[in-house]
Amino acid sequence: MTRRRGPAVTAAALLVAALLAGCTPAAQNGGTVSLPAVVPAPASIERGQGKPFRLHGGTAVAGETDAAAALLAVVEARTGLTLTGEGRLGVDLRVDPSTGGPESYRITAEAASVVVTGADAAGLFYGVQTLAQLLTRDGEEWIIPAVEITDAPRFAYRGVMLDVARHFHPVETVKGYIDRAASVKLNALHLHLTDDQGWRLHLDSRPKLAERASGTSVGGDPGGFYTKDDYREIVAYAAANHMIVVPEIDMPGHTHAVGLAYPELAEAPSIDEHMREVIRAYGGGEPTPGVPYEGLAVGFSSLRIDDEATYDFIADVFGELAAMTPGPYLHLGGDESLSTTDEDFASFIARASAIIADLGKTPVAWHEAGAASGIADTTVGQYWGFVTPTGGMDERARAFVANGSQLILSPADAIYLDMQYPSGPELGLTWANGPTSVERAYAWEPSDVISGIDDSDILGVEAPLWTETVRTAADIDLMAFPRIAAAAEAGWSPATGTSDLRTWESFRARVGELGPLWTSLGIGFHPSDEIPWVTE
Ligand code: TNX
Repeated sequence: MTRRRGPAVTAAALLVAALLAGCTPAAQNGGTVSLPAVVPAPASIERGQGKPFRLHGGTAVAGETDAAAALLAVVEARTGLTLTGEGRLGVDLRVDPSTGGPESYRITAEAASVVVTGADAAGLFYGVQTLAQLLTRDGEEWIIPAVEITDAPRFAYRGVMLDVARHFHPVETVKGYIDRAASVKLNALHLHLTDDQGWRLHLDSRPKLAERASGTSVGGDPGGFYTKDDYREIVAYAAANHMIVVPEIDMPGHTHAVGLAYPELAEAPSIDEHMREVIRAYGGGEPTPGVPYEGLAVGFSSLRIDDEATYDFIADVFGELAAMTPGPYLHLGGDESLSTTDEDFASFIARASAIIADLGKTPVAWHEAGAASGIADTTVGQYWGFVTPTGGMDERARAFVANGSQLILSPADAIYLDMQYPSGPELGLTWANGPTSVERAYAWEPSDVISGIDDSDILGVEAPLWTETVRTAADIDLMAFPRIAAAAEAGWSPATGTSDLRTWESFRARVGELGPLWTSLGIGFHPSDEIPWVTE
């Protein structure tokens, strides 16, 4: 990252100028003066020397129509201005492949014009997201400060996961989460569609799943499922926001709900003394075959590993899902199969991953599946251990790299968005090293988590939101924001230590300045006392 400063101006002089101009300390990001607050931090941002661009109802917006529509909508939400496009001065939105690599963009804002150039449609879309963050109130008017930004993602895959199995969340909520995630330049929505508590997608080949296994959620809350049209609508909405959908069908464990629909495929719940301890720790009662499970325990269920009918089932399910999923990935789960022997687990993972690979898709699996020697080589591993690995979890993760594939990093004690805040709403779990502050969500560096791998072994970063305690769209907002911004910065921005902006002090100041934008977009973020929130 190169953040250049104006020539022959001392930091002290800039600080005085900023204070005279009425900048709050929160504007002093990166330890220097009043660079506009952009999250995730861009690769390069430089203050222009001239006057800002002034917005008014007549401001023209020219160029690509999708990007223009996105800009008009966010300008209206943030400022109340409806840009009519009749003025001479304007915003120009273009795609130009010579701008840089995939998803990259440039912004040049000056008094006479604002030019946003994307290397592709996604890059232009991200330029518009940045522009939304640059909108600044100036008395009764709105300006875009004079600025020069050159930006590109560090990692290709930047995800969020939403668990719609523990609590079902309707299509509108999922669309809202897509909007929110895309606004911080995330490009993958991993949907955890099935678990012990429910199966959330209708499939024509296995209709009893939605019919019989979707009726409830954790705690006896209402259930639900997506029709195939619902699913297609989510996929299309994600695509319009430059996100792919990564559907997960969790197996061989986390499959109690399958037994409600197809009892012949499921083992009886395995409840030994160890499992009773797990049940005590997680809460909820003991699972009973054929009865919907509404508790929080994990690890007691399994598909029948030695029965060919299981593999016919998997082929049907993934076959139908592959046909509806344009993105390259299908996630097979593979986590916490505590009641399956190592040998059975390995043979199951080998077959399930092969079925996905044969469909022309890239399998993704939680890191435990790295222990399965026969796993399809192309399988991407998703690491959910701690920032400092324990219990050999890093060993499992390295196995994917040894196979020639890559990792998605989801360190649980940093970016599990379902962890409680230290002070805040009563929502959330605490198993991942206790409550998770915004600072802890921020203060980790992807290349430091798994030793012996480098950036090219990392496909990207994903922040999961499990929903045992998360029941509504408002709960999602509270748990995700502001910590989702920390995950976005880990996935998009330059590595820690290579940019002045990649410090907790800079991040908290920049995030604080986004409060009014988030509020105007209807995002009910947690007003964490770690962040110096700016109000208007
Ligand atoms: C662990 S991490 C799980 C989920 C739970 C989550 C709650 C992982 C792959 N599995 O089954 O919902 O903890 O935080």
